[in-house]
Amino acid sequence: MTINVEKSNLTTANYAIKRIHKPTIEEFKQATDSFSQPVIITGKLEEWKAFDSWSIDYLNKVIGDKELDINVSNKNKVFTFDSETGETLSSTKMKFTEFTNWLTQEKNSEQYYYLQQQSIKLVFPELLPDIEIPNYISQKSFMVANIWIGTGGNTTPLHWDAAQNILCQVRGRKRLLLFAPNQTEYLYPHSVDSKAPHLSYVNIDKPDFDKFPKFKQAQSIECVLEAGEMLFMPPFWWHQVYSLDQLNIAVNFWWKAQLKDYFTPQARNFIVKKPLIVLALLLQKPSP
Ligand SMILES: O=C(O)CCC(=O)C(=O)O
Repeated sequence: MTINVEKSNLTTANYAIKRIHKPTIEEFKQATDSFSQPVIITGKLEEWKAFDSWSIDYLNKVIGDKELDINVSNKNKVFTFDSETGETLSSTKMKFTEFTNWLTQEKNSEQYYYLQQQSIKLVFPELLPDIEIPNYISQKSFMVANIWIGTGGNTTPLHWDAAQNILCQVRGRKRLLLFAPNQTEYLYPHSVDSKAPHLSYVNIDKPDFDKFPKFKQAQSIECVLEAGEMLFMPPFWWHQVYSLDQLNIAVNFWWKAQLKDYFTPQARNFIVKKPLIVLALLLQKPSP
């Protein structure tokens, strides 16, 4: 099935993200309509060493007492940003083993923890042999591989990234709500000049329709990413991510957006208002 992102009146029910099994690069390009539509890849992640070995015991042994920045949730178990104010939410220093100990315990406080978006190369180089950069990513555009370790209940709020993304689910499942770039007009983005221009003001779990009436028209696509699956998300697609299950581990790979991606509704604002930033992003050097 081809996903037509121009159709904005489709409902979640009849609009699913296609799953493709071990696609070749050509098949991937075709299924994503040249890197512009989301798709779920099955059968590839099972080939990683991480898929067999990443248990809490293994990670404790390899990573041990390394001290890390762990993000702390607000009372709704939302991390990184407060969608109303754009303020960054807090983080704390914790030893890895302390964090995994918390993950395995019964949780009765409102405050949750999430090891979010840590560069594997910089923070966990010992894990590099366990993962494989998917061959759909061009070497010259590759930016970073991040690890995400958390637990059911954790939510990453609605935002977009100026990068192509493959989110690889190693343990547990994630539920995602995606909104195509053409839904931006219903999502009340923070201003391009703000601290968090990639964030929506809408709390989509409890939308305030008096403040954000157009959100009623927003069409999302929902998927549950199972362990062993990889989700390709094109740049500037809005996404909110809900972790499920007690142990949730994912790795995401970001690589540079293409010039054509900057002509989608949200990104166009950046071309107009922040052309130098866009130029820097397009010309940035790949990770060494
Ligand atoms: O997994 C998450 O909690 C968020 C992932 C995400 O936002 C991303 O891959 O861009």
